[in-house]
Amino acid sequence: MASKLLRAVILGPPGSGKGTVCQRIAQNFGLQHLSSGHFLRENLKANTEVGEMARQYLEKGLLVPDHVITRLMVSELELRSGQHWLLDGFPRTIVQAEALDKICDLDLVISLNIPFETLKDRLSRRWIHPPSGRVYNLDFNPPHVHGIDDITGEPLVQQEDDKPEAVAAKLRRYKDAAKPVIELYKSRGVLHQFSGTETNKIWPYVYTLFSNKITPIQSKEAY
Ligand code: G5P
Ligand code: MG
Repeated sequence: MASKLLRAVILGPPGSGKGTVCQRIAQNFGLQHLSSGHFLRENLKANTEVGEMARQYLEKGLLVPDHVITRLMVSELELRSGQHWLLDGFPRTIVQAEALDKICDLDLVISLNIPFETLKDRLSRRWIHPPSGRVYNLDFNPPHVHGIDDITGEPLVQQEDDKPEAVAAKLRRYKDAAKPVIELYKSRGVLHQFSGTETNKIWPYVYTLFSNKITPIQSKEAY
């Protein structure tokens, strides 16, 4: 098994299960799960300069400008240069992919292809725990107690831009922006695409893919 540090990316539209799959990969393989949306929300809460630059875009469900998100993610990656990591939500545009290209070589890129109706249903049933970024779904992975985070006992909230109209617009923007990114990674031979409506059915394939690159930290695959 290679001892080289693993650099992986998960691409997929809003609600496609990037966060869910990343949580499982992180748990099974000990990779750092780095979510661009989570970093942005943390900066927003802390009223940092980046948070202020991103606020109006996040509130409207729009993509944050490339230079803002790239600066943020590059500095987070520099802090973790000695660890295996997995990016969730970055890069989302070709400009971001080119910036990432300058600082590392990716080993694995996963693209999740999930039908639109599935995405709409999922997002309207989603609740999150803002301080940690933990994600729940009322059907798929409900919290033990309704409206309460399993780990901290703090309240869960529903995000404004999880409404169906917001989801439709986000999905259109995702497709336009992601197309050249997917083409780039396909041409590099690192892209693996998974289609389906259920994360549980996609997960065993993702697990096998990672097992071929990095030793699991627990002997049997866990959800
Ligand atoms: P985020 O935070 O990256 P999105 O919109 O890309 O947000 P999101 O909504 O977080 O992505 P996800 O991570 O792909 O979706 O999916 P998830 O949260 O794991 O799963 C969605 C729901 O479905 C959950 O409730 C989950 O439990 C459930 N689920 C999962 N699998 C199944 C299943 O099999 N069955 C069922 N029934 N349910 C399931 O970005 C937020 C904002 O930040 C900015 C943008 O403004 C963005 O809108 N941003 C950037 N801007 C520019 N460039 C970037 N690189 C940016 N990154 C973030
Ligand atoms: Mg997410």
